[in-house]
Amino acid sequence: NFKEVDDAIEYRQSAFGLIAHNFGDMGAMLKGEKPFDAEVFAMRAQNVAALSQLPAEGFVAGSDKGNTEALAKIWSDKADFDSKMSEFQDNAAKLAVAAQSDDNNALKAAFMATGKSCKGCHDVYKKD
Ligand code: ASC
Repeated sequence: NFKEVDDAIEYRQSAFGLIAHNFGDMGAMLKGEKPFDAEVFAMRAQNVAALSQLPAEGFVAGSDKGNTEALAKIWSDKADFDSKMSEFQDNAAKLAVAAQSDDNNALKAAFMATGKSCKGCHDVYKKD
């Protein structure tokens, strides 16, 4: 439901920006760049899980043309793209659950799995 293709591009980029902010802060905590705060970490994981649901709507047909790093391959390999997106959402949901527990190894593993989803999609479907 976007008026212009540019609105769809802006929508998904906004969502990805929010995801990167939240995920990046979790990474900073896990890398020891800042103190680990379990409550903040869990809140950020919840945010990423919710936000992971948003970008898909912005990948409308024809929106590889414009101010975007999205490759046309997204639309020619749509089923694979969709399945990678869905995998990301599943991993983000699992991370949000893991972040509620005090099992630090599970939390780290769930974080890594989610990051792998980000990278796995970017490697194939995003301009470098
Ligand atoms: C981030 C970010 C990504 C992912 C990716 C994980 O914080 O902006 O795109 O993590 O680098 O491998």
